[in-house]
Amino acid sequence: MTVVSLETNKLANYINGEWVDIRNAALVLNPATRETIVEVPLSDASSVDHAVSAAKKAQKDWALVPAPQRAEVLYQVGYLMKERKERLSQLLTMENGKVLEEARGEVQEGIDMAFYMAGEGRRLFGQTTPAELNDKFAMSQRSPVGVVGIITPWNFPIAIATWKSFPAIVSGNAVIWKPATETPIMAHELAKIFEEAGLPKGLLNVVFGAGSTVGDAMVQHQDIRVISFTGSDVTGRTIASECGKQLKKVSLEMGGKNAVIVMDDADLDLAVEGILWSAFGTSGQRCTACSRVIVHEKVKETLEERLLAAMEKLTIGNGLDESNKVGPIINKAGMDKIKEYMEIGREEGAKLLAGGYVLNEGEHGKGNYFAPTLFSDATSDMRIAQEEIFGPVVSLISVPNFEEAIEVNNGVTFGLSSSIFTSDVNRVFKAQRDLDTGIVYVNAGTTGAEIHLPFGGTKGTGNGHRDSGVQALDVFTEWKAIYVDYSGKLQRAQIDVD
Ligand code: UN1
Repeated sequence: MTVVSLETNKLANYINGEWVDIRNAALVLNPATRETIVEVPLSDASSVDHAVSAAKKAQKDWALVPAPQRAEVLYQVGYLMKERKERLSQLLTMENGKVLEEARGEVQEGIDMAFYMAGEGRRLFGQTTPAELNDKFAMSQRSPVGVVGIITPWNFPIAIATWKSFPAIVSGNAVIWKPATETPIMAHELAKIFEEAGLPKGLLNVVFGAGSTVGDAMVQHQDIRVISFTGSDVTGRTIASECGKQLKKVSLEMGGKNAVIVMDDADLDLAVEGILWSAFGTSGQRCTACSRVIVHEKVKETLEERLLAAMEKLTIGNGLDESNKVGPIINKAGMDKIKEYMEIGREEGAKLLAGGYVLNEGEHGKGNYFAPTLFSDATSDMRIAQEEIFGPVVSLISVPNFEEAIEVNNGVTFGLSSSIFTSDVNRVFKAQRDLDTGIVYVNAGTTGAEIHLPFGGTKGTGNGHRDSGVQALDVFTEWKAIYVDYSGKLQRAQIDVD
């Protein structure tokens, strides 16, 4: 395999179609080796102002471009992403750590989103409805909001950016994008792709920054009318309250405490595979990752045995080496958080069956590696079974029946994804009705949402909006009701005439 490299060692903001250098910068480290890969600019509010004024100007013209023509740019973006899939995937592995096959999967999500949203250029369906009066036509149509802000996380740095920017662009908006500081390369590459695809300048602006400086400036800016955010619970809630004060539309996706339920009639080997993939894939650093297993007490021991045997075979290491199945943790803060939960789990009385430690021998010592971890005999009220850990850690809770399994699943503040392994068709239908999450899987793990379906969750996962799917358009458009009276006289609605 030829390993790709970046042409630059310092990235720049992309504003109004130009690459703008910023004096202050931070180092971006490869989590597999802790080597510096690139420098990322640390911008302040002035860059946001600069981007917004360019975006405002560009958006006025863009809104008048017919949507099928706007979509042409997204088709080009899709073709370029496809052409560069391997490059993007390798760079993604270098900055994020996820193993190469997962990186390719993520880039593919972005490519799929490009073609799917390009198709929206010929749909963007509104509605026609009957009017109350004769000779009157009534319809509802989507209009762009104007300038929108997107704030994206490091765990899916390209896919989530496409879930947000593509619907925004095709529906006629201009975008200000603040990518995660840990993973700026995907933003740089996507901006280059947009530029080459012919997106008019000012419509996609990338402003890098650390901490909350850039995000705050975006939230406070009067001319940014929507904020779409994926990230931590604490940051999301702060953004929501600030946006609330300004009556700014905000879409939030903030994580999960997702469970796989294994019933006594389940295919246990299949369940083990599902748990393994959704708990330890991406080292558990997905909003959709399985971090609880709710198992019927009759099959608890067998499941534990098989899961432990399967976990032993997981190969952990640098994601560029294709024999590895589990990559590193993003950074030191991520490692510290996981370590803290090891203490919490022990103190709470859960039984540590596997893992629980940092891998620091040999090659592992150079990066941020944590051993896949299984706690058993957990109870639903424990913090390890309630709080998002964002690492390769699973807590196993046993239950006596189906009803309790559902109750335990729903007994957390998050509501993103859930899964059930069962061969009973009645349980399948009851579960899909009663599991209180935005995504439900049957006989599959909790990860792997497809881009043409709505992505998001109930309760503390977000605020009711959805990323991806046609539903994403609702975040980036306003509904406009239009009445055309062709009677030739003034007809008054809602007036009693008899
Ligand atoms: C995330 O973890 O934030 O469903 C996104 C999945 C992926 C996307 C995850 N398609 O697991």
